[in-house]
Amino acid sequence: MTLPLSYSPEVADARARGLPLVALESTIITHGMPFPQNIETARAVEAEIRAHGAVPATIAILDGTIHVGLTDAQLDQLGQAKDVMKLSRADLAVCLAQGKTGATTVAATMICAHLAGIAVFATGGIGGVHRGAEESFDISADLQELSKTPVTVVAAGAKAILDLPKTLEVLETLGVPVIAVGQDELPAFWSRASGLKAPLRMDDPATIASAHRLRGALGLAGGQLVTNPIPVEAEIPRAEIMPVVEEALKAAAVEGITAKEVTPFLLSRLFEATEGRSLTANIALVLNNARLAAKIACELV
Ligand code: PSU
Ligand code: MN
Repeated sequence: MTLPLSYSPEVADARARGLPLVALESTIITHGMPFPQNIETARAVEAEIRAHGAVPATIAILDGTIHVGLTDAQLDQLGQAKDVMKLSRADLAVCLAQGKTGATTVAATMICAHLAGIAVFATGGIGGVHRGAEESFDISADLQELSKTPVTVVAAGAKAILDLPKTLEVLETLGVPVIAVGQDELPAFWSRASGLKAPLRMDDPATIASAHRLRGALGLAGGQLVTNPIPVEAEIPRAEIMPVVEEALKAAAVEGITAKEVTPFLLSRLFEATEGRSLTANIALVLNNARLAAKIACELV
């Protein structure tokens, strides 16, 4: 059986020429940011990667085909589409079989990136262990994927809506290296500080690329999680964002939000509560991650 997989002209050319590629997810476009900032950000992130010497490959499933690299028209279409599936490892094949359209989370993007031979992926924040997971068992499939699929994921840490100590514990159990860049502390998405020391630190893209290669040489499955703090001028300090996060979590509990809806619900609540500041910060940190991912990708080729 041949896989329904299609490369954009730009990505096909980069693959043929052996240029450095950086994968980008699409759930951040369909479920993470409102229109039109979602499309504007997706374009800006792609431009940032090109400006730093690599080729962007935004990944999504359109009408039952995996697209690695989206054309302008496809990005426009996805950014305004309704009823887009939010795909993880569990539902990727079902979406393809049904000929549907779906956005890839970190987990599904890693799977598709690896299929396409792309080793580096930039996003905002990964999913993790949700607060109250001891009751709800809500642990993002992103964590398992990091232990299985050899892609280096650049994120701004895990969101403060999660239980960060538990997220670190699960990643350690799964054998996923959690690497902070430029500081010892694990960054917490909107804030540079989390109050937690990151297990590992590497400041240099070349060393991060080398560690990626050495994992492969050791025969270890899985990738690396590179946590890159949001730039100082864009951050929302922890003391400011935490009360807003607590309110959003209460609202989610009152409204009975569960499973895949939790993360999008909390993000849109925070957007309203911070009058858009959480989105401005989110955009800045994704751009910052795109820059670092491009540098790592350039070191890897
Ligand atoms: N980071 C963002 N915005 C997002 C996400 C991450 O800045 O919307 C998405 C990613 O696709 C991630 C997903 O994989 O949220 C996690 O969802 P869940 O908690 O349901 O696993
Ligand atoms: Mn979940």
